[in-house]
Amino acid sequence: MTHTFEHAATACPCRPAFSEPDRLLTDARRVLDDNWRGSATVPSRSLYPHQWSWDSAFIAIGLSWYDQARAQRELETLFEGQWSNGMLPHIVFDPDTPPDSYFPGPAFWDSQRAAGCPRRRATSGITQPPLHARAALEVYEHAADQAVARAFLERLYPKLVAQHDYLATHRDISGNGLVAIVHPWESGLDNSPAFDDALSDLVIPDGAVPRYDRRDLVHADPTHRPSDEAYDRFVYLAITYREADYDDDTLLESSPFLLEGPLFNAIYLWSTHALADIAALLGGDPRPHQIAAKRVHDALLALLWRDDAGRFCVRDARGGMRDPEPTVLSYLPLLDPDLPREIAARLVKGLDSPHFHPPHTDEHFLLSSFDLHGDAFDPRRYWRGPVWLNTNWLVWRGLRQHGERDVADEIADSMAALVQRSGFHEYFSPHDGTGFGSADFSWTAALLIDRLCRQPQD
Ligand code: 2M8
Repeated sequence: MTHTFEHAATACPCRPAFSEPDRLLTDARRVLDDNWRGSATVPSRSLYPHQWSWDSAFIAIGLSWYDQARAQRELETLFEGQWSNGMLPHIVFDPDTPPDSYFPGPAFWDSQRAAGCPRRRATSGITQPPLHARAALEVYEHAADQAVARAFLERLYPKLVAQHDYLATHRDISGNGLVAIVHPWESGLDNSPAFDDALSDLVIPDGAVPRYDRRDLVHADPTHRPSDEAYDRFVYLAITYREADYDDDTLLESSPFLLEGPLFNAIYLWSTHALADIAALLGGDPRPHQIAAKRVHDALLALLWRDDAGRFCVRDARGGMRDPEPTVLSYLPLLDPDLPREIAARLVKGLDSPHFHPPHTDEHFLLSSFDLHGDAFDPRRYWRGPVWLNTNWLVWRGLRQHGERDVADEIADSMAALVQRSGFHEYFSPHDGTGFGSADFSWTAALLIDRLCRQPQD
């Protein structure tokens, strides 16, 4: 597959300069090669040594530009971990990796206690944003061998439908069309201030969280990772769900954390549109997926849009809004192709405001994961301020869809400039671009490949 590069190097401090796109592309492919384990890619060889769900969707999109077989394999391996109720777990454990190399590992999740867990693969018991139908469609669209890609779509389509059915049936807790998450880990933006309010309400009974070893701190600076207090809450919530045998029917009574968020639901909507396209490609009926997409679109606007704030917010599934301060989550409904023009314009205004955009004269990198002036802003700590390439990429795709080229181009420039400055880190300082978390991180590499290869009109 050939590629072209959209942007030449620029000199203005608000459009960070980068050069040598061919070298960046070669280096990105090397990261993905090094993290490939024979049938799937780990997010990071040190910090995350198993297969993660939405990471694999991002990785498949990157691979789709140059290695169709591996892109297909990435997704098909992930779906080997799918539960019989359609739930796609957020981690599929690699049996060849020592069980204590990541916490919480297979023994903690004890997925075999759930009736629908695959017998041959140990998995976690929670899910992650359902980007997979979108990824599968893009693998098909970029494929050199369309017949092989069509057969791949035919195999994957029923599994993608089951994944979406699980969310619509078991996780639409309020019956309003929105999917609720039961754990911040399901959001993908685990430590975001968007969840602080709900987490601070948790009362952890004495002894409910046994002693555990944080493996993440062996590989990363503690000041860049969640606090111990946040981790206890994460572990407590996971134990609560596990002890209920991952039973979704009792969530309203048993779960202390049930949130409907704009990022999860926007990705769900974007993938539901992809499912409609896949159904049509395969000669099936796209209408059920179109109807499902309309339902999520309506609910996003009716329940998560806050006109006074000019952005989308997190809602408690039991009622009431939850995130008073702006996080990057608020902007993800740009992925909705039917978003009304005036709402897209309000979101762009927010992204271009001092909350997310430093003065145009200063050197900076977009997009911080949290309001640059928010009380909880921390330029180094995991999801509480740093720039991540996946949220950049999602907003970039959304902005392009709505023809918002200026901010989109600036985000695209930042993505390349960050990697050129600091390498393929997991996340970066929005001020000076310093890299944090894991080095040689897979989705950073994969999404940079997509950003470099995608044509302006795509
Ligand atoms: C991070 O989450 C894991 C838990 O799932 C962790 O902190 O240990 C998040 O950034 C998540 O979005 C990502 O999928 C995962 C692997 O990259 O790491």
